[in-house]
Amino acid sequence: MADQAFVTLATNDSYSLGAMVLGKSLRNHNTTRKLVVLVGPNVSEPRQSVLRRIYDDVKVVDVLDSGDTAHLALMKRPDLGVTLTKLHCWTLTQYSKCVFMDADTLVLSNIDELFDREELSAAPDPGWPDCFNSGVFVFRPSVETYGKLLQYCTEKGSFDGGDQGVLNGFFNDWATADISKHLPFVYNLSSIAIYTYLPAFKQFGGSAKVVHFLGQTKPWSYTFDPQTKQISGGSQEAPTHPAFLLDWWTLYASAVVPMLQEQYGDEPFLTGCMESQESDTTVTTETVQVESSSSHAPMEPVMSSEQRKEQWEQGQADYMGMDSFDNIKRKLDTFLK
Ligand SMILES: *[C@@H]1O[C@H](CO)[C@@H](O)[C@H](O)[C@H]1NC(C)=O
Ligand SMILES: *[C@@H]1O[C@H](CO)[C@@H](O)[C@H](O)[C@H]1NC(C)=O
Ligand SMILES: *[C@@H]1O[C@H](CO)[C@@H](O)[C@H](O)[C@H]1NC(C)=O
Ligand SMILES: CC(=O)N[C@H]1CO[C@H](CO)[C@@H](O)[C@@H]1O
Repeated sequence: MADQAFVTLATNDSYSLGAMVLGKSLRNHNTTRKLVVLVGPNVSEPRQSVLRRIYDDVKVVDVLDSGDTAHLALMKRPDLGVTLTKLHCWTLTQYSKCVFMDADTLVLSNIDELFDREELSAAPDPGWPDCFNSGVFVFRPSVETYGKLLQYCTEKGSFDGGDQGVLNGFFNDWATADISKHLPFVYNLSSIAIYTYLPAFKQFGGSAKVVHFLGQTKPWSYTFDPQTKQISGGSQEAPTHPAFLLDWWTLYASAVVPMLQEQYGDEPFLTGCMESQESDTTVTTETVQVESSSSHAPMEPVMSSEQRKEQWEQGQADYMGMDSFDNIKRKLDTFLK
């Protein structure tokens, strides 16, 4: 067990809050594996210090400083900065197997059984079922694979501009080769799907193991009132997944805020505004995921998987199309049967 780890990534201070809550949620469910967080150079020292209390290993990854192929790739494709940082997880060769989880996921029960799966196991993306969602995946650290991924990145780029495109391009037989690498529904429960199909959620919600807060508004962008347990704010969107959002905030307020206060003094740390002073100019992977997961492609085999991928690469997907909801609903219907 000591040679297996959950791995996440925090590129800036706001995502570090997500990583803190994710780490706590894994601990609370008594994981027997190590916890590792990769942090970008922009994550401030006090945040890193809190992360060190939750994670076994906090590894600063500065692609600009790496002087290796990753640095060269970044020179060619500065837009891939965050992606290249995420790919660094393959260099964690002191571990034989890892599960990567995005910082905007929350664990609702013990998920150590994921380590029984092989590289590359992941859940289908709700919007693009022939592609996997790169928010949760099982992988085997390897310098060789890392090198190949970087080479792939440099030569082919990413068809969605982020890590999901690179990983789907590289592990391109995922959809067809081995069904045991398709993680079941309980690991890819996205907040969008919940919102879309509340009745179904009421039936299977109890078995959810991981919730992925896809969407532009992340849990930490809201404001929380610990007295009334009310969540508010969050720029334009209304909270669409109140139950899980409340789980996130309850854990954050009880377990993370006290540690932040030790670092920063008595700031309440309960409002989304803490995000607004930060800047980060890199292209966001998260936004890309939002788009791909709510994209609308015909679910019926009107187009082949290859054709669909091609359309996606050419940016022809109608990302916010209403049909995406129908697709997800149909998927859930199938699942529930
Ligand atoms: C985790 O372990 C502790 C101590 O053994 C136990 O009290 C707690 O119920 C466990 N938590 C879960 C979610 O199983
Ligand atoms: C933090 O990084 C993520 C991507 O890793 C990005 O989506 C987000 O916009 C960044 N936040 C800020 C406040 O810069
Ligand atoms: C870090 O912050 C600086 C200045 O705010 C910004 O120019 C740079 O793009 C950021 N780097 C990363 C990797 O987010
Ligand atoms: C919402 C969604 O697309 N969920 C998918 C999760 O993964 C299973 C396969 O294991 C799909 O059937 C679901 O549609």
